[in-house]
Amino acid sequence: MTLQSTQVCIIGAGPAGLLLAFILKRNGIDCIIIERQSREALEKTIKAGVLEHPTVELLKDLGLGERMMRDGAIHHGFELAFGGQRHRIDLTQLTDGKFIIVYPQHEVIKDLIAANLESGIQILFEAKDVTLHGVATTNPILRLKTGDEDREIAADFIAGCDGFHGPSRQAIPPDRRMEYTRTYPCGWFGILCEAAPSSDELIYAQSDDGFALISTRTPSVQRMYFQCDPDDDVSHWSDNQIWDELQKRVRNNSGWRLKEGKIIQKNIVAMRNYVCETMQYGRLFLAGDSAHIVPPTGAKGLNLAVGDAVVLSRALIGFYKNGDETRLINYSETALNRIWRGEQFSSWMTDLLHDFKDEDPINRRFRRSQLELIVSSRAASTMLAENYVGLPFAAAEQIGKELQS
Ligand code: RFL
Ligand code: PHB
Repeated sequence: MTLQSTQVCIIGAGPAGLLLAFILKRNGIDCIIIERQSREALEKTIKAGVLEHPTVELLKDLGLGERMMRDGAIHHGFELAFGGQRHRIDLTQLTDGKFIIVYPQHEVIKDLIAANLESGIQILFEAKDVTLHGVATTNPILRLKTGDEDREIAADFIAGCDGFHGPSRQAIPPDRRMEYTRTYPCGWFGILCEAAPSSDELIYAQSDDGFALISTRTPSVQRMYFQCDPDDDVSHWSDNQIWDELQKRVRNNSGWRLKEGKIIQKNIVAMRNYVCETMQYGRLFLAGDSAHIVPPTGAKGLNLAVGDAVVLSRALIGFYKNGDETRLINYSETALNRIWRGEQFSSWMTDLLHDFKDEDPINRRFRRSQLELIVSSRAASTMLAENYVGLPFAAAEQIGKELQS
């Protein structure tokens, strides 16, 4: 048995856990990260693509933005396609100069793992049988295995950054958790393909055949999605059928077509809203997908995880630097403010763009009317743009600077 102790033990090396560790260490707080997967697996799992403006600013302020600014693509707008027409939403003009960056999540993960290891943080990859003990006391303990070795880590705090299926949330007694869920009767069929970009900007397409999203990864690899049955199986679809489905959904009056190419990856993503209130129990704090999930339409998941890591790191820094527990006590409430904004926006955008089986036909008319409003009213498109580029963390720049010190 190997016994260790640390100040903050972090479960999960996703965006939430890695960013939290980096900021804590920068502020002289000792931490260890426990991760179920190997470094190699983490660095190649395809997930999110869109970084909000406040996330971009924060990563730059923390000195983590070099590759993102070099290899990521700045997007000043996106397109809404419906009724055979494409309409540009000018994010930058509508938000006083803000933009988003398309930079794959696994590249963010590579940057964060490298920065954490360089700053001396221990990451225990391929950890098994992780269990939490004594989280309601001031001496919580984590038990786990790496290889054949049993380990025990004593900590002041445990940060549960272990995603939706991790063990942390379950360590909060059921009668202390209020859970909110909305499940959608559809999923997203996602592909990666070797092709040139079909468009300079992302296209969110609404059609009677269902939603499609045209995104990108690199100049030679594209990411696309189309709405599908959540119980469908990727093996049921030939490459030709996938291209036919995508072409049908983005078809417009000018005869424009997607550039096709070899499909190199396929997966189906579930669509749900989920929030666990509270995000704290004793010395256990949840951050990221372990406490909340959004449907991917608004591109908010990773960005909400980043927001939680910021709020939690500030609270822990306040505790260790000044013995001030106020921010720790308020953690759940502060984090949930931003989370509920992301949840509602993601749900609204999902309803706006998807066509649901068996829904009341009046919804289709409402949807079209709302889309027309968005592309014709500055107030309506500004609401969409402000939410999409990301509402600021409480004084984002100030927090970025504060957390650098
Ligand atoms: P993660 O990334 O799931 O990381 C959790 C980590 O915890 C580990 N873990 C454990 N470790 C030890 N012991 C255990 N028992 C453990 N159980 C789990 C896991 O191995 C993992 O490494 O959570 P985090 O850090 O909260 O980050 C959340 C984001 O990953 C997620 O919200 C986004 O990917 C969502 N998302 C998007 N978000 C955006 O902001 N913009 C987007 O454009 C966007 N697009 C997407 C998305 C998610 C998608 N999928 C695959 C669900 C597109 C897709 C298709
Ligand atoms: C992606 O590129 O994976 C992506 C982009 C925008 C979204 C969701 C996913 O809304």
